[in-house]
Amino acid sequence: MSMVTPFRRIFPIFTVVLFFLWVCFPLTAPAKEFKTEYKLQVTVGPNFYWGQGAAKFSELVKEKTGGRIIVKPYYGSSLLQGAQLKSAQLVAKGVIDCAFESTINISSVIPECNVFSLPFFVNTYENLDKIEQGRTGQAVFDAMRKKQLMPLAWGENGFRQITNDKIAIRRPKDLSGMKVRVVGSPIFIDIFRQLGADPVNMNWGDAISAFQQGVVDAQENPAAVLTAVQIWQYHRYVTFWNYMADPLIFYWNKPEWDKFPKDIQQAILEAAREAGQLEKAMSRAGLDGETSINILKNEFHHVMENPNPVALLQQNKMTVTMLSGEEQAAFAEATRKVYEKWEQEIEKNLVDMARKDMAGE
Ligand code: X2X
Repeated sequence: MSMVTPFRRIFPIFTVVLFFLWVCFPLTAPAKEFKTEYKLQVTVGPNFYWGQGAAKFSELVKEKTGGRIIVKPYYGSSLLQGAQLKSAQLVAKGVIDCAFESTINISSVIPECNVFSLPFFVNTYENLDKIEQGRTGQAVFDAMRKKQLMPLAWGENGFRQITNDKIAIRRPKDLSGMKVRVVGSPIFIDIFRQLGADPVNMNWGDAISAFQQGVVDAQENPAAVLTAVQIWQYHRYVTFWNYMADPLIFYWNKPEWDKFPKDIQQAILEAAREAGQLEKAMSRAGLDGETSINILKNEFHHVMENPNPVALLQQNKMTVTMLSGEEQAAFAEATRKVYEKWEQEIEKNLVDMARKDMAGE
């Protein structure tokens, strides 16, 4: 038997194997489509609902993209060395890929975000939802896109309430001379100066030690933050005055976003919407009757460890003061000048739009 026959027999198999190898391992490897990790800036730690929302987003993105996109949350503004007001600027530049951030911190790049920070303006969940889902929300998102930030979905830190270790605040004059830690956004300084207090700018990363050391008498943050940091360790009094709304937004560097294939964009968008809904419901649980508790139970099969934040503050010996409509109106009147100044800064059109969204016009 000659050697030719076996060679002829294996030649086609050999060709097929070679072809297969060429398809699977081409000599020039294609450029890597995605980064090994996308960095997500988060202001607070993983134990906050805000932090848990970030973790959920990361988990859902991985699941919905079949592991092709990995989002890693960096908590406590660690990518910014604590400078929370820089997040939008660095995401716009592409230094950081994405963020789950408060409108207060985004306002340094997107002044329109201050519409949520106008004192005693958006003061109910119903109003807040109407604004986010209405033309105002769209206008804020449009402004972000123009600055290279791709907005994906809303979340929520909550309505901001004030705590202190001196007095149960009921009237503007109760704040007189009080040293209040505030975020470094200028509208906060204006509001607290107008109320006769002594506001001090401080990043969140420095705030807890300032409370511990008694460097400040007071601070303001939503119930979700108050319970996460166990504010009762530092302050005895909390006043629920809903003076300012504090939504969160998931957003991505826009040039990077635009390069993603459509299916990846869709998957990330769905992940942000779902994580945002979950996080929002956790932040509202116990503060909007049964609504958010039911959303968590029925849609997310999630049981809250602390379903009643107000009761939790009371159990920890805090004096909880709920302002009446009249008492709130006195604060609104006292901060009227700040409202009028910032209405112009933000653009009156946008504030009018928000007013119409709230009125359902
Ligand atoms: O700094 C704060 O107070 C915080 C954590 O609520 C924000 O990021 C706006």
